[in-house]
Amino acid sequence: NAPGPYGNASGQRDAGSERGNGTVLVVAAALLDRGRLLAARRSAPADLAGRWELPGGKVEPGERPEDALVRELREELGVEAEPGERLPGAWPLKPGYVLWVWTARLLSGEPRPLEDHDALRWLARAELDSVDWLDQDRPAVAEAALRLPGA
Ligand code: 523
Repeated sequence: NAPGPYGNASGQRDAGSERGNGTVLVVAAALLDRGRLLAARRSAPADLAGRWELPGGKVEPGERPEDALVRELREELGVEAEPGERLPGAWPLKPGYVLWVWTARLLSGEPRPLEDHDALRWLARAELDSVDWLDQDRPAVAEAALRLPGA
């Protein structure tokens, strides 16, 4: 389950989160609820702040990716969620980082921007273009859109 082709070209990776092949795996959720997808606006770092993403974060050493997803949603949004299917694709982020995305459903709680985000929006399929998604998240958002009503 090597996540991607990224080798040792960059010296800027998180060495502690590497997966043994020089790649850091970032997981994110297409959280689907009542026919809408959750979009989260990043508050940092400066070059990403203000852009919208699927919430998630880095998998820690020894952590299962789906467990990391559940942990990140708990930490960042204050909710309990259950991963569903992994969306087909592995999307490159900055050098040495790759993004995997799962659908997820809420088990309990209402998402709040507790850390890393300063706004949240639930978007119906027809509203997905109304926020400025991070470029690297757009293919996953398009995949998630296929799981929303009206597809
Ligand atoms: N992305 C990204 N899209 C996306 C996520 C969740 C992350 O492009 N949907 C990028 C942003 C960062 C890198 O992946 O360059 C790590 O994501 P981050 O900062 O959300 O991961 P954390 O929360 O694990 O990072 P720390 O706050 O540093 O622990």
